[in-house]
Amino acid sequence: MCIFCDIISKKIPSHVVYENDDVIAFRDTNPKAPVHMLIVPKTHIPSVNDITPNNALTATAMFLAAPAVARLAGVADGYKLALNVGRKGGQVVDHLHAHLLGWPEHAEGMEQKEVLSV
Ligand code: DGP
Repeated sequence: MCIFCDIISKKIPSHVVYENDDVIAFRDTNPKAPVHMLIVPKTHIPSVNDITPNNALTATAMFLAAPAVARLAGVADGYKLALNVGRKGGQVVDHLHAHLLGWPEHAEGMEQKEVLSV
């Protein structure tokens, strides 16, 4: 049972901002920045530690999608990508994903310097 697989299959609703054949991007429910999206490969890979030559293209799809997600979120001029790996690395959901964090001009709320971990 994987919560992100359920979001991918639309069993669990989410605020989807971008989707293609390989990845889906949706708003994080616990945002650490004014813009906080999760970019998630549609194939279940538990973490960065499980990327192999056989699934590397699926993992790369996260990075290929990042500029489009950032553009749609209004932060194309600069954003942070973060990947937590393992419990000690802050990973809670065991389905590979990248956090895309952005601070659009005039956005109120969390400052970039306050984000020590996501
Ligand atoms: P990580 O700690 O790197 O595994 O990040 C998991 C993120 O997933 C965390 O910031 C909160 C988010 N999250 C957990 N459950 C849900 C959910 O059901 N919907 C959405 N949109 N985000 C979720």
